[in-house]
Amino acid sequence: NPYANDPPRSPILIPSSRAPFNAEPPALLLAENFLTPNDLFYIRNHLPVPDIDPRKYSLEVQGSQKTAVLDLSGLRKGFKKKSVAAVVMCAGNRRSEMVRIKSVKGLNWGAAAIGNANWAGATLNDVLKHSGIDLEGTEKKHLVFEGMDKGPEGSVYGASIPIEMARSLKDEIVIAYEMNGEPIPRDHGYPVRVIIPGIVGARQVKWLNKIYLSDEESECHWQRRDYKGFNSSIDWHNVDFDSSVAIMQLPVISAICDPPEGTELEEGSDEVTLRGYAWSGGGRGIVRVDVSADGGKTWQNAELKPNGQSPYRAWAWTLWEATIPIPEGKAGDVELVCKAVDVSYNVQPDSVEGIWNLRGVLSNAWHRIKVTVPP
Ligand code: MTE
Ligand code: MO
Repeated sequence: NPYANDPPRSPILIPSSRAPFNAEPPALLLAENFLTPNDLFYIRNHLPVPDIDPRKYSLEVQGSQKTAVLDLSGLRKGFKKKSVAAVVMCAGNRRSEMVRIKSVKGLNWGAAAIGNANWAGATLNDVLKHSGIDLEGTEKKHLVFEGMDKGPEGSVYGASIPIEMARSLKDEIVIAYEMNGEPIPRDHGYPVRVIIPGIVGARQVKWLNKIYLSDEESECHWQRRDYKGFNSSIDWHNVDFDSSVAIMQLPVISAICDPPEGTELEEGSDEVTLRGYAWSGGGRGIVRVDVSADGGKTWQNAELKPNGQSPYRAWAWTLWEATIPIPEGKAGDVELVCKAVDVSYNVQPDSVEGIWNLRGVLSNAWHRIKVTVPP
């Protein structure tokens, strides 16, 4: 069993698959902390978790002339330490809402395949410079990252980003060895992972083994044959993965974490307090979150908790809260809704039908939950 040596996990996590291990926390807990505690952070593994001896760990940075090899203490001591509070979100977050329309291939994520942590390490810029790689001058088109986790045929997990993205984010991308002030837990990439703020989880390669420039995108299955969007008439019989582009920056999303779906409010309640998160890709900050207690006929602004980041470089999420009256005569089922607006005035689509896709990714429709109010 290649998974026998996987690490222990918090019993609070709700698994969506056990081998490989995938799990999310109860969404309610996400709204409690700006920085998601390490043991509550969702886990998305495609392969067995490698068991890496930190004394033997090394990162290969391959240039055209030479390959630089960095060990863990070299990474810690040889470079300035940079911290960035950033979201990591799986493109499949909230997939379960798409499944209700029509089945899709993928883990049945609720709304908690997302977390926000403080990541610290060396910047990509410092590491590439040290290794003699000229990010500005190169004619290569992609920067590739490879992990140490291997499939049964020896294939490794990997990903790449377009060179323009590596250039513009070179001082924000972190070759991280700390998560919320602690060594990164095994499930999240111990001892080193890359954090590329503002883009999809799939490119935040854990157990980082190699970095190199290439004319081509990563050949990895999860770069080329997965984590892409399609229209809702494409299904497995007519899909052509080469016709679509790998997901990078994610669209604006939000979710109600509290109260949880199906909550029975106190008898005779005339108002309800909602709490949740909102986030958008590409560093686009959240400028507004709207909430509704009548299924989206009327709206009220939620109060946004400041995250200390510029709205044009907002890598972290925005937590929010709102207390909203329950409409008169609404005893019984009440539909609570939230939707967020980012600084580019991107909004969430009102329904999931139009954005359904065969992999169930990019599920960012208005978040709707039902609660009940006894009369
Ligand atoms: N990196 C490696 N090496 N192997 C993986 O399976 N999963 C990716 C990404 N990096 C993965 C990986 C995906 S799809 C996601 S969503 C994030 O890691 C999840 O990060 P987390 O488990 O720390 O939450
Ligand atoms: Mo993912």
